[in-house]
Amino acid sequence: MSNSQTSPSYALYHYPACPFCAMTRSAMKHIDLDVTERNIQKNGAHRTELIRGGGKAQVPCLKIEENGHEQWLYESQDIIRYLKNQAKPSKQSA
Ligand SMILES: N[C@@H](CCC(=O)N[C@@H](CS)C(=O)NCC(=O)O)C(=O)O
Repeated sequence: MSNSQTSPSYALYHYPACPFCAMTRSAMKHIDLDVTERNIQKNGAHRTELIRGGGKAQVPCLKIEENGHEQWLYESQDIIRYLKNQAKPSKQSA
C-alpha cells in the first residue's frame, strides 16, 4: 500500500517586540512540534513572503505546508489552538 501523504511543515512569521508573537512563541515551547521561526524585521524576504502569501504584514502568522498546499493562519489565539490540536496527543487514560 503506498502512502503519498507527507507531514505538514510549519513556519511562524513574527518579530521579537510583538507581544502577540511572544505569547505564541511562549505557548509553542510546550507544544511538541517543529516550527521554523521567521523574523520579518530581520529578513525582508520573510516579510515579502508573508505579504504575498498571507495577504498582509500582520504577525504572528503561521504558514502551514502540506502535500503541496499552503495555508496562512493569522491571529495568535487561533495559531496556538491549531498547533495544540496538531501536536501528538499526550498519554491519557481512557
Ligand atoms: N489580534 C492579533 C493582533 C496581532 C497584531 O496586532 N500584531 C501587530 C504587531 S504586535 C501587527 O502585526 N501589526 C501590523 C499590522 O497589523 O499590519 C493577534 O492576536 O495575533
